This record gives sequence, C-alpha cells and structure tokens, in this order.
Amino acid sequence: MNKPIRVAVTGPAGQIGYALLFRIASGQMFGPEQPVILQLLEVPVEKAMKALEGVAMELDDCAFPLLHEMILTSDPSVGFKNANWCCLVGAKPRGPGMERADLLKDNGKIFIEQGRIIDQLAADDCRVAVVGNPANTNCMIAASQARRLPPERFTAMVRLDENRAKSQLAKKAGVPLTAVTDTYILGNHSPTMFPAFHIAKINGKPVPEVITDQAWLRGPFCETVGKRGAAIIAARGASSAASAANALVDHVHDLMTPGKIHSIAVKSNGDYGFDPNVWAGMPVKTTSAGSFEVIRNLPMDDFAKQKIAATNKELVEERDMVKGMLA
Ligand code: NAX
Repeated sequence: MNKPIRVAVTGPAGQIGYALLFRIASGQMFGPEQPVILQLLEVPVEKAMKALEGVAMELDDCAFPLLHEMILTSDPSVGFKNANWCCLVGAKPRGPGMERADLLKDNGKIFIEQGRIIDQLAADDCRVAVVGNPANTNCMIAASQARRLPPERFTAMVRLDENRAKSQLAKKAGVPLTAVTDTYILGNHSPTMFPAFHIAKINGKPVPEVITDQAWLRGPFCETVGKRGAAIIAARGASSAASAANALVDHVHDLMTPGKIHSIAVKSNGDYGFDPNVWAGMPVKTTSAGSFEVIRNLPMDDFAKQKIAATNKELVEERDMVKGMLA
C-alpha cells in the first residue's frame, strides 16, 4: 500500500459532492492501491455542515479500506493544508435574474481566496481541478493567485462534454463506445464549446467518413453536446450530478495515468488560436502522473476555426469581466 494522499474537495455536501466522494473513497479516482485522506471544505452554514456530517456518516458506513481519514471543515486553511489534489466543486449558483457578470464576480471572490490559500498551504506536488462554474474562468482566477504552483497545475473540467460527445457519436454510428476515440473538446465549458468531430475517430477512421451526415455533425450533434446540461435540468429538475462526478473521476484518473489522451481545460499558450491568457479545453496527453502536454497541430478546417473563434471570444469576455479582480 502507498502512503495516503490528501484530497481536498469543496462543495462536498452538494449534489456532485454526494456522487463523487464515494468514488474517490472506493479507489476509482486514484486506483486500488492508493489510500486517501478526504479534506472536505463546506461553507460555514449550519445546514451545509450538518448535511456534510451526514455524508461523512455514510462514508464511514461503507467501510472503504482506502479511506484513512476525513476532515470536515469550513476553514479553507484547514481544508487545503498539505493537499495533494484539490477538487474545486463548490461554487455559487446563478440565482434568478442574476447577470453573468455578477455570477463571475461572486465566484471570482471564492476562487481568488481558494487559489491564494492553496498556493500557500497545499503540498508541493498539488494539482487543482476546477468543476464549479464558470469552470474555465474560475480556474484562471485561482491560478492567477499562485506564486509557488505553476499554471499547469490548475486545470478545469471539460471531460463531461467529452464523454457526452463520445456517447452521441457512438449512438449515431451504432457502434460500441470503445470504438470512438479522439473526441476532443476545445474552448469553454459552455454551449459555445467545440466538440471537434472532424478529428474524432470511429474504429480508427475519421468520424466524417463514418457519419457522412455533415449537417447532423455541424448542427444537432454540436448543439446536443453544448446544451446537454440544460436538457438534463429540463428533464430531471436538477443539474447533472452523477455524470459530472464521473467526469471528474475520469479527468483526475487520466491525468494521473501516463499515456492517456483526453481533454482538459488548461492555460492556453496560443495553440489553436486561443488567447494566451485564457484557460481553454484542449487535447492533451498525460506524460507523467499529474503532468501533460498539449497535442498540437491537429488540423482545423474553416468550420472548426469559426467555432474556436466564438468560444475563445466568450473566454476573453469572461476574463475581461473579472480583470479588475486579478492580481
Ligand atoms: P450544489 O449547489 O448541489 O452544491 C454546491 C455545494 O458547494 C453546496 O453544498 C455549497 O454549500 C458548496 N459551496 C459553495 N461555495 C463554497 C465555497 N466557497 N467553499 C466550499 N463549498 C462551497 O451544486 P452541484 O450540483 O454540486 O454543482 C457544483 C458546481 O459544479 C456548480 O457550480 C455547477 O454549475 C458546476 N458544474 C460543472 C460542470 C462541469 O462540467 N464543469 C458540470 C456539472 C455542474 O453543473
């Protein structure tokens, strides 16, 4: 058995938290040989802390051999102390009539504080994965506070979009999910994202050679993936939770597994035409546990370039809205 790692999770009493913690504790995120200490950070509100106690009781009742300890706290300097991974799930939801700029600013305050404390107190090898929306910009904000941890330690989740795209392509082509590879998400985790179908593959062949209905690929496919979150809210009366938790398990697991090829939102360095100061979904290959390189020079046709320009514009606008808050 390895030495336990410390995994901080924010928003553990929320709906994604409830679907996530059991999977971390059972070994699905870090593998069956890796014990964990869960550092669970909620807001200092009695109802939330009480709910968190209930979740912790259920975790106890699972008797997971890999779960060595749980720390329940509303103090970020306890929650992030010596953490090897920080899963930033908690965020303020968009209230009725709330402007996007206000949502960005309210969340900006949370991610500035969390980024600063993580940089001061987390372990030297700390990695941060942001789920709380607007995830890309929240991740950029947290990273802006770091002086010790380099920007590539901060990634945001677009894996739910990747999994959604993969599943839609498999259904349309009538093939098993394992036949679909290279499904990359470029840009923002929002309806503007581009699920790059033209470079995805089915049984090793480019998707457009297998699914020849270009109009479906450009229209309903992109729209279904981009607006899937809203469709789930409309059907379920609540936003994606189990699939979001599953995507975070995939995100972290693949980022800890050398050789894996997947999509994560990372600091752009200008690849594929993204502004160098935004965090954009990109195709990456994991090089060693927790580290990655962006897969460069994949071909982008005119349609892809247009989609990338639109999602980049949104990321730049989000960045501009919080510019005043950044260090
Ligand atoms: P919930 O409202 O069920 O839970 C959020 C939890 O976070 C609450 O318990 C709340 O008290 C806590 N929280 C809020 N601020 C906090 C802070 N500063 N520190 C610690 N805890 C804090 O939301 P849930 O459905 O779990 O969603 C969480 C976030 O994930 C939301 O921002 C949501 O928009 C986002 N999502 C992101 C996705 C992605 O693919 N990147 C997909 C799913 C999801 O919509």
